[in-house]
Amino acid sequence: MQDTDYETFKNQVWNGHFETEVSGGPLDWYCHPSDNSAISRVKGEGFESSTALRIDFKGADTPSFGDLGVILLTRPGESHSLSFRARSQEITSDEGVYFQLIESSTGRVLVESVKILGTTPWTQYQESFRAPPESMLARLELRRNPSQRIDNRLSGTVWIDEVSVRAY
Ligand SMILES: [Ca+2]
Repeated sequence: MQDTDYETFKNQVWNGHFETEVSGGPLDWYCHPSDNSAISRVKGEGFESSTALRIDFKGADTPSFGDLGVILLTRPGESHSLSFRARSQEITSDEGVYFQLIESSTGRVLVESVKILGTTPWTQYQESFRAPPESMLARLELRRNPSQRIDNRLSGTVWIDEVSVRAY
């Protein structure tokens, strides 16, 4: 297996383009199975017809989604960008899908992306953050919170590709 961007420190996220099979290794993406969603690696459905991850939400009442993520190392004290591409189809309710980067030792949130709702074409999302000086280990999770609305069933599909965290 090879990931040139990762090996040359252009991307702290292993397999962020999903062009390699997800292996379940310690630095690869983890996908916890759940009744509320299905996660699959889909060829041809990624950005520019590459491979992406697709998450199908099955319309459960009030699930909290945190089933998908990756462990990565940041550079202590340095400025970083988190970026990714996503498209979505009929993401329901007022609670969208977003990435959250969490410091592993304390659980502190380092950065969050905007929430993706409704139906959107391929869009690049980007946020900046400064890595804490005292720790390097962080967890990037795709998340969706339970909705407080009466009409709160969470359904829809989101495609994720070209996930990147890099120091600049
Ligand atoms: Ca891709």
